[in-house]
Amino acid sequence: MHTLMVTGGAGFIGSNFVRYILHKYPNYKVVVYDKLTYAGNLDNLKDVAEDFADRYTFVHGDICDAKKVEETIRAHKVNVVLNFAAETHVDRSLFEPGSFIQTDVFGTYVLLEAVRKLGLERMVQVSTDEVYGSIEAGSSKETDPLHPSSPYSASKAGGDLMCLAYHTTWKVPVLITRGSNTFGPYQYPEKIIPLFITNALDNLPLPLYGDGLNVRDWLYVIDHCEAIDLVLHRGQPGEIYNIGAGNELTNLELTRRILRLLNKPESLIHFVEDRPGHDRRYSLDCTKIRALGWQPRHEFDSALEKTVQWYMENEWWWRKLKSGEYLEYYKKQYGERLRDTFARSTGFRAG
Ligand code: NAD
Ligand code: TDX
Repeated sequence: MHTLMVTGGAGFIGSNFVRYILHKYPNYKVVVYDKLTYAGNLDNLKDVAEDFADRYTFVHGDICDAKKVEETIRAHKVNVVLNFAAETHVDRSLFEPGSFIQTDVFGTYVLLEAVRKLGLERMVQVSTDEVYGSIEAGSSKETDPLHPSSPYSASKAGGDLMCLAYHTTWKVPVLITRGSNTFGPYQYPEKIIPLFITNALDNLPLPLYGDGLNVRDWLYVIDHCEAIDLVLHRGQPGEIYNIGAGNELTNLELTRRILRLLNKPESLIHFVEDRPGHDRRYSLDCTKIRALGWQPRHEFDSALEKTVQWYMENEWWWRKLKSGEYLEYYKKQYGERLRDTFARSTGFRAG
């Protein structure tokens, strides 16, 4: 029997991973340890709590709280930690970098210390392609130097380097995954795909940054979960594994496909001021994870269609998220960057 502690398990990828693992391994237990920030949401795990009541536990806690982390590991006899907990939104990292440094660097250190002290079997650090920085041509390899551009990616890079230091110095059995832009059900509607789907459903403008030609490599969340599962069971401690499906698209092309699926007009697209430090393109060389036996099983267009369908059928999930704190953030993020037309149609005002 394995007991996995999934930190950040109430977020987007973490909750999909927990559901996937409990279905796949009938003898595994999962402890979700999550601070429930604005992005953490127990609605993401509602079905899990009902379907797997005997093998799933939720603990409300911060990964920066060493005492609580250790108590939880001891109390539940955890033998593996998977760290999904992070501040994850690049735009928010431009407003308040401090919380990113705290959770993504210091929090990772706290988990590493606990894994070392308590002698756990494994830790998987869920990281991102953004640590390599923008790449004009070709694809980033695991051995490439890190050139993070934002406080978010710099914090994730700091967490990664701490993992490697703990492995080199104390042989802590930690492995790192670097996934590309992920999409699917339960993604908080601040990230481009769920934001644009839910805005378009309400005929609100879709704010496309800069010229809309920045490129992201899209990965369906279940493919991402399968790759993390493989790394957990078959990866080598101290190693890094890139995870990408090779679906490189400009944001403009992505937006057009979303609008086509929803049968909405392209006039909803509004070009707005660019994100400062906006990385032009990410691209991953995934030879290593493919050699381990992974390949994506979901074709991009049908996965996007399924995702659009999910948001159409699950308004109960996202509509209540787009209120309160979200509107404050939205106003701060888009208010000044958008033209008058946007302010008129949404009711938001600059400043
Ligand atoms: P998310 O923002 O949806 O969820 C993050 C979760 O972490 C939330 O449940 C939140 O409450 C929790 N959390 C935040 N700070 C915490 C703290 N101090 N202690 C405990 N819990 C805390 O994020 P996501 O998109 O699911 O990303 C999960 C992981 O995958 C992150 O580490 C992210 O860097 C990485 N990643 C994400 C993507 C992507 O496209 N979404 C791609 C590659 C890698
Ligand atoms: O309103 C928007 N308009 C827009 O043009 C938003 C929210 C985004 N964009 C652009 C910026 C990016 O080029 O779309 C692209 C994707 O943006 P995000 O969804 O914010 O994702 P990104 O910045 O690429 O980072 C994501 O992928 C890697 C996740 O947020 C990270 O957590 C992950 O590590």
